[in-house]
Amino acid sequence: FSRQHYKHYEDVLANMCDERARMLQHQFAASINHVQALAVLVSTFYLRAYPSVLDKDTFAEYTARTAFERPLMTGVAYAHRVWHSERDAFERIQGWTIKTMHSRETSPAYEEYAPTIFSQETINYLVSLDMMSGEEDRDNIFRARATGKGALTKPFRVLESNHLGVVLTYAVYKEVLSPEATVEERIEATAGYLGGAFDVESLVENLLSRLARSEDIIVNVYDITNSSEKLIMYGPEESPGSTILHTSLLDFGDPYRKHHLQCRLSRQV
Ligand code: WA2
Repeated sequence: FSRQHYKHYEDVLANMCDERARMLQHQFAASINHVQALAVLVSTFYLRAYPSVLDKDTFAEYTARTAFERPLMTGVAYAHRVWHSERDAFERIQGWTIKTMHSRETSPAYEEYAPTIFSQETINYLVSLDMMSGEEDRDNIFRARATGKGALTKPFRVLESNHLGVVLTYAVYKEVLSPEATVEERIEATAGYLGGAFDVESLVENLLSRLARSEDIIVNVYDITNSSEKLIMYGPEESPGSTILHTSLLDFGDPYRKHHLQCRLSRQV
């Protein structure tokens, strides 16, 4: 085909790809903002009254009624920070033991734990699981509480659905911290963690499939944080070869992670 046709296809692909990147980034940002606001709300419950007067039914109701604010997330939950010295009393009050994420067995002894105590009904299988027992969740917890900012994991298979997704975590502090607070002050003031999973595999699929001409292009999203090891986050593993490829930038708001979206025409031109 002619140069002119080639240029035309390149422009069409670039426009479609940029539009998809913008939509995805916008929906991620909306969800992330709402989770941050929820972390602030839970934090206010820990400022004045200890123990917090927030209870699991109130959390479940509020998160169910505001689920529309987090369109790409399967649900949100709150995991409480528990020191080993508090474990027995905590387990007695809850009426369950702290469990390990993958085996669902009672956790061995550690210095501290992060068992989920409140959850949106859609992900209530997290309740009693120590979120520090999963590698991806644990890394997120450490980064979120040290920075006070939202942390995203690399793409991995989330619990239950086994879909490819990413987890978002915010620390919940029991004090109001100044923006200049040190890492030590932040860790010290940590009451727990608020977060949830983006079901990239099914919710992003749903979002993209509703766009015009979605059958004409193949979309992939990658985590490119580590430039020598690009991780697939969405789309077919092996995209059939196409002469035209467009890459659009994506910013999901966590400066520690880098992502991009790549589009190809689904048929040879
Ligand atoms: N949420 C949903 N599915 C998951 C998951 C998760 N984490 N981890 C693995 N599968 C309660 O950081 C605190 C949510 C983590 C917050």
